[in-house]
Amino acid sequence: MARHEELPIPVFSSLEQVYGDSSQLEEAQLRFDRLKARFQQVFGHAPDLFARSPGRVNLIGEHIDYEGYSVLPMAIRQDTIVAIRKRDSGEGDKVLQIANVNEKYSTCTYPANPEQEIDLKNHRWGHYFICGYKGYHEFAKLKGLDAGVPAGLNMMIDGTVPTGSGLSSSAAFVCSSTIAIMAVHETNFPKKEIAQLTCECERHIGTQSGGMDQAISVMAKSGFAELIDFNPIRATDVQLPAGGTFIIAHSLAESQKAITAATNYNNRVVECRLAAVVLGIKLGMSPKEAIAKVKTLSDVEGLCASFASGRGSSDPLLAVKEFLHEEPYTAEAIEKIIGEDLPSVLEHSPSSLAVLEAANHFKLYQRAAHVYSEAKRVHAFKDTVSSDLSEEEMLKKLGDLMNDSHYSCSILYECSCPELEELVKVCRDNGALGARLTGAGWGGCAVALVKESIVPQFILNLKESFYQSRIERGVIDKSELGLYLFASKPSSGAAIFKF
Ligand code: A2G
Repeated sequence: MARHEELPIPVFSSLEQVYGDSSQLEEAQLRFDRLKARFQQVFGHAPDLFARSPGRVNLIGEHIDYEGYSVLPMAIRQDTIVAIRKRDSGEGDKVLQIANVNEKYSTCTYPANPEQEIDLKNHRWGHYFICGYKGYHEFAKLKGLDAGVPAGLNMMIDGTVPTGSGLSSSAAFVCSSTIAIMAVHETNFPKKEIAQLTCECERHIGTQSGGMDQAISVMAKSGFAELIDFNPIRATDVQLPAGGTFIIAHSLAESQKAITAATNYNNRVVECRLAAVVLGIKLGMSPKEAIAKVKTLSDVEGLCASFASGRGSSDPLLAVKEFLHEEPYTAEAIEKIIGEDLPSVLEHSPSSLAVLEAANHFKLYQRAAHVYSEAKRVHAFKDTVSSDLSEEEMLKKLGDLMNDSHYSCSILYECSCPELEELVKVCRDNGALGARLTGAGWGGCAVALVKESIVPQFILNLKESFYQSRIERGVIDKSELGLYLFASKPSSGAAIFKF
């Protein structure tokens, strides 16, 4: 049987094929009916087809996908559905019209031109669709497919992944858009190729992101978390222990990755790159070779491990401790080691130059220590789940790994924030076996592992101790609480619907 990353996106002709349980089916039916009606009302035609792609919660493996390391997320029920239709040639100019069922998002119109540059200075929600549009056309060209003259398209979007939550609303939008565009052009590709293409095209927004969010959104399987490997992309099913439930809780601080990229997300990508190059040089590479060959910390892990083996270990952290110092590095200090100016090491990429401009120091030791230790925790998590430990012991071990991950994210990677710290503490004080920030951080959600038997009480306690005061202060409305605090089971991945 083909591994699931080799299969194309499934095409369904009825919602029952995807939404098994009756309450989910009813909710899905309502959403699809509303989306179709709104499409008809705005564009005067029915859509040709629909594509959906889910958000995700990352259980462990934070900020290591772009360093080439495996991560362990699961898809959540919340998703983006795109209804799409090719405009007829008689319908005027070749345009892309992107509307949303939520009136908060006004309709965006773009030219039907895959070469267009995305205007990063004026962020608009429709830009994510354009990522998919450009990505599909670049990919079709590479594959030698004749996409013909780019068609004009009408789209209506319905998204339920809260934005800025660290639950990957952006990847759900980019993946569902790309798949809808692909399907409306009557093509389909293996999921691993779509995961790669969507990861690359989302970078048009300006973040140097890894591929976790798109990979899980495209390749998820109902009932399983997935161990996602990169280079090449692979997904391995991970069955989670039945006695534990993952609760997702929003810190109510919005994480705005695209807007603060230079000072947080891309900054960490650059720091990791510099840490890797410095380690490569300290471990015997010539500066020229290191600059040319070393892009990520995983590229120098072998060298670090050989250094460690001389000391009876295989832990790359030993090399980090030996060759990097805890005190932050200045740009000049790094340039002295590398023998080149930093802009040329970073290939003068505009997003990296923005990082260099905004940063006055670089924490190479801390970032490398986080990445190598977090990569190990992902495998420990996967091994624990498939071990023969009793359920009690297994849940405890998984919780400990999640707590260690949070500590590392917070202290070494500095991607937490006061609201997340408070929330993680509240989760632990109320009986969570483990709790950690999830996604890019700097706001957004925490994920907590809780024994199935205490879930209702845990949710009540969180309402009391974290959300009640915020409801009273008007930060959220009481009626919205279910959007910010919920239990989540592993949901299914991307799909195409043709009714
Ligand atoms: O932060 C974001 O979710 C990134 N995704 C993802 O690749 C990963 O690096 C994560 C932190 O673990 C995007 O930027 C789309």
